[in-house]
Amino acid sequence: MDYKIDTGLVAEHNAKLRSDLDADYAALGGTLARRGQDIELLTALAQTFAVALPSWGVGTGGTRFARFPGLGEPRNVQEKLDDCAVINQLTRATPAVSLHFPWDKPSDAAGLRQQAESLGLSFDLVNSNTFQDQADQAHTYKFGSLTANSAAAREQAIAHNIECIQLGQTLGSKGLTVWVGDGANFPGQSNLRGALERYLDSMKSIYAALPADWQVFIEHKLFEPAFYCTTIADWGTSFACATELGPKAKCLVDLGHHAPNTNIEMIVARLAQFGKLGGFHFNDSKYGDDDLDSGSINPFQLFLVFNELADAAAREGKAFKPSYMLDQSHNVTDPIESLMSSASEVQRAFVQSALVNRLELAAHQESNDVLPAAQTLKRAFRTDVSAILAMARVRSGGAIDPVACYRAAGYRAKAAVARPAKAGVSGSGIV
Ligand code: RM4
Ligand code: MN
Ligand code: MN
Repeated sequence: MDYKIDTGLVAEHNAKLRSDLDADYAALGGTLARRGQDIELLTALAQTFAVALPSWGVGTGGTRFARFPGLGEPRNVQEKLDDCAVINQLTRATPAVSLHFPWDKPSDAAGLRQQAESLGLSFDLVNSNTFQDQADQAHTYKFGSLTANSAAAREQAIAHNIECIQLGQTLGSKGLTVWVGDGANFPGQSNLRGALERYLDSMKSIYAALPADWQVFIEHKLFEPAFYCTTIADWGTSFACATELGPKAKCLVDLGHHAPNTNIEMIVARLAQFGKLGGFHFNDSKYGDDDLDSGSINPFQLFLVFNELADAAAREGKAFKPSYMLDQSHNVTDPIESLMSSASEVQRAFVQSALVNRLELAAHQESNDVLPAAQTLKRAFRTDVSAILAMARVRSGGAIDPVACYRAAGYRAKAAVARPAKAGVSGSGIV
């Protein structure tokens, strides 16, 4: 395995923190045992957790006002994979990468797959991009892509999605996520129903190109870049389209793509109930599509989402397997550090949701005993499972404290030397 951080250094880091971790782990084990929960089972469960990394997340993001580049940013898809490998080496929770085309379009897809394998990585869902024009394209997406009035623009957007599927097949991906920025800025600019009809026609052509073992995920987003109306604005539209397309089409929930205060966990419950929950883009937000770090603003919401996932898993067993991905923009932090800590925040919510005593909760609900029902959730949420997460990392070969270990390794400083700044890093700007 081609490890990017010296394994001796990781071992040294872990050795320094090990006795504190053992003490914390024993104390938490005692607390959980009194509640009838086995910490060993929870740690083993934590070790099964995986969330995919967005290739575009390892570069510094930006807003529509500015982008302030960081040092040693990856300049191409190979360097993005190197950074993803660091994140996975230390967290052991991010073994797959989600690529975005054409930003990450490889000249040698088979070679890229080999590089990923040598780094212990695989490829998760691939993403298409018809929300901006590329230098070499014939038809503009200024007035839409899959919904454009122009048949030529629609065909170009369909062809791009089919190319993404083909590239993804060589890379070993099993699905395509489609997010379009299509919509309108003025009432009257487009026919609301006509735009969705064109979207569905376009998506049917993409759906027809899916290999037998592939899925396509529809990602909704409330607003932006279109500010009056967005064609796929909400989970209802997404659900209707996924249903119309067929069993290989599902809905993807990006946490930031909803109005503030939307009850996202209920959307998750609905989609799971009707077999259309494809996956997630995890991030956090205060106002809109802020793309802040997962769990940094509203960790309780993240927990409640995982509580619904635990409920669905309890009902449906192994068949229930939505895809987990991070989708964040890191403007003021080192992207590697943000992604490491975000992966662990999502993993934390996953483990906390396993602390919920579902039988007890159901009994409280059955008897309309409201306060204990709420307390059952709150108790799980308030439990600090950090020692479980750290122990899961160590047992899987990672670092007890990934960010501290990464800093000690000086990876960023070395990257700054090896990767002198280059203008126009792909994937920059708003994500
Ligand atoms: C969008 C959306 C998509 C992502 C792009 C970069 O806001 O979240 O998932 O592909 O950003
Ligand atoms: Mn997203
Ligand atoms: Mn977004």
